[in-house]
Amino acid sequence: MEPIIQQVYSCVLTGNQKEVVQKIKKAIQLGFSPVLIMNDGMISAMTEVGLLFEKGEYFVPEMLVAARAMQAGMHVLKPYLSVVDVYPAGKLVIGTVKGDFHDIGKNLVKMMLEGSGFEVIDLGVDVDPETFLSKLVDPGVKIIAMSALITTTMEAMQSVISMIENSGTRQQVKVIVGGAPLTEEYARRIGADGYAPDASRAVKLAKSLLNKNST
Ligand code: B1M
Repeated sequence: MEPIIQQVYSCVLTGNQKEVVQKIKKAIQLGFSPVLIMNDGMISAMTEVGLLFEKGEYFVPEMLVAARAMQAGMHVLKPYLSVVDVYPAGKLVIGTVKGDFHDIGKNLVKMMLEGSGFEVIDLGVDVDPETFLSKLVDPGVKIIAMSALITTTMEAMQSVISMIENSGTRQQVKVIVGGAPLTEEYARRIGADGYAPDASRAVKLAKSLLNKNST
């Protein structure tokens, strides 16, 4: 790994908010791509944080400071992560499902969607199925996007989809899902219209679903 990317990685891993901002700015000045900084420097550090937590070497406070460093870094990268082509705006609702407070991945997906021209209504974390459903009174909302990071909370996605089906509005909206414990197979099983493993593929998926809608 390039030394500057390694430094970004270490800053996220140790939760050094101030340094991570400086290192990311330096990496950008040196011409590194924002996507590489994000993937190799930041997301891989968060993966390591998860492994250290599993091994009992990190605890919730360490996860939290790493998450704060990640968020500070994302703030710096945000303007650089915009996708260049402008898509005729579609309105999309995003949130992390009930019982789940993880929002870094969801925020990244939101950032990339906004950067590619989507109007995003962010419901935040720990979102009740009823709250997702309530947003469908706006016929402009074409996609419901749900994120879950815990194996137990991902089950809440099924409740949201069932509620949408029971309300008779399933035909007017596409449902997309993502988050570390999810798979394509799981998404199919719960009746979602699509699954994306990362933020850039979430943008591609949202665009392709809207294209299908408009034909
Ligand atoms: Co928590 N946590 N955590 N945590 N945490 C995990 C998820 C865990 C896997 C760690 C581990 O054990 N290895 C584990 C879950 C285990 C399981 O599922 N069985 C876990 C646990 C157990 C917990 C607590 C229960 C710990 C406790 O309290 N004892 C607790 C739960 C709280 C709750 O939500 N109810 C908890 C708390 C926390 C913190 C608050 C400390 C913090 C979150 C801070 C925050 O989000 N603001 C935290 C963190 C940081 C993590 C890890 C280390 C990192 C998550 C992250 O931000 N990754 C995580 C371990 C891991 O994932 N390796 C872990 C970086 C982010 C960019 O990736 O979110 O996957 P990710 O998003 C990706 C893709 O998944 C995808 O795109 C993103 C970008 O590429 N994506 C989508 C995400 N959403 C999408 C939606 C889409 C499409 C793609 O379409 C709609």
